[in-house]
Amino acid sequence: MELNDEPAFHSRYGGLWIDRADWRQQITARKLTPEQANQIENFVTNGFIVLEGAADPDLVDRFRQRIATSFREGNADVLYQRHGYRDVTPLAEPADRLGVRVVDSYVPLTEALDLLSSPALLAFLNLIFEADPLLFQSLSFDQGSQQRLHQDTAYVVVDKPLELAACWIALEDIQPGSGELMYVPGSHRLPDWNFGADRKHWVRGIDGLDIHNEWARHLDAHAAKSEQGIQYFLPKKGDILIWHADLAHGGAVVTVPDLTRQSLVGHFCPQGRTPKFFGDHPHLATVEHHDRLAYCSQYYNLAEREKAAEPEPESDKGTGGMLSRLFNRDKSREKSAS
Ligand SMILES: O=C(O)CCC(=O)C(=O)O
Repeated sequence: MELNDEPAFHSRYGGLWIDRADWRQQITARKLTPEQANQIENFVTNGFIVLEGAADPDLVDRFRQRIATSFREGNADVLYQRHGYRDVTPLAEPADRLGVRVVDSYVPLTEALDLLSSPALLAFLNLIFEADPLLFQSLSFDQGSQQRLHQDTAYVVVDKPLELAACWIALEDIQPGSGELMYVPGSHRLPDWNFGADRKHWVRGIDGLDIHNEWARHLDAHAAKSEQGIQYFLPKKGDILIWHADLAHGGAVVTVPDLTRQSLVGHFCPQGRTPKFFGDHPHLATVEHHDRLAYCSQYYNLAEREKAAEPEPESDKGTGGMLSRLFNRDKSREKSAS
């Protein structure tokens, strides 16, 4: 290839450097360490990697305690969604833990930011993104989601659809029958599924359910005939799985409903990329920082929360002080608006 040639990608939508046809030459050109080269080889070949014990057990316990209490006792500052629905509701009362997931727990429960900043996770994301990551969506589960196989590019939308990766952090040792995370190795290299002429994401109001269901059946059919079939993730507490934007994955059927499957998912893009909700809801396009991890939320107005948490000026004492006391914020965080 000539130096000025545009690189060839697996997908017509482009992607990260690991999605280039010449990714192997890139490993050499980038002078990766043997450990990094091995991680990239696995990620590109399979569409995921597992970082064993990458999350600090004390941090896991701290977050797990807070999210488990929120699910069981309620916490009105935490927002949840029923599986398959978009509406979010404050978790003011204890939830049906099998039917729901908490969204963007990292805003009210900042312990999640520490977990999602686990050094080995950030290092790998930085390696594939060539930039520090922007966390722009997360899901917390107490039990299995039982979500059908899907590719995140359909639902988790960034201006460059393949400049996206997600992690799944085990908050406990995961048991068979709990509705394990499942995935289909190699499925990230399926040909692009286009919902619109130039669109990898699904828009219910434009595309309708038929094409969505056809896509889901296509993923199931691929899994059934693929070399390795569907694999089930049985991690130990603190293990982190990172998956490629287009890896087919979901939640297995829960066969032992008494079991928990406590986990924290984060969806990331490189800092500098634009999650779709920034355009749809510009008032939510605030980016804050937790050291190297930048984060934003389509469910919480970070700018308003920041303002409400600011100390009351001396002259206003007694008029609005209640608001600032409602929020327990880490004042050391930088903030910036994107
Ligand atoms: O944890 C699960 O069961 C599925 C998570 C998932 O599909 C996602 O976050 O995209």
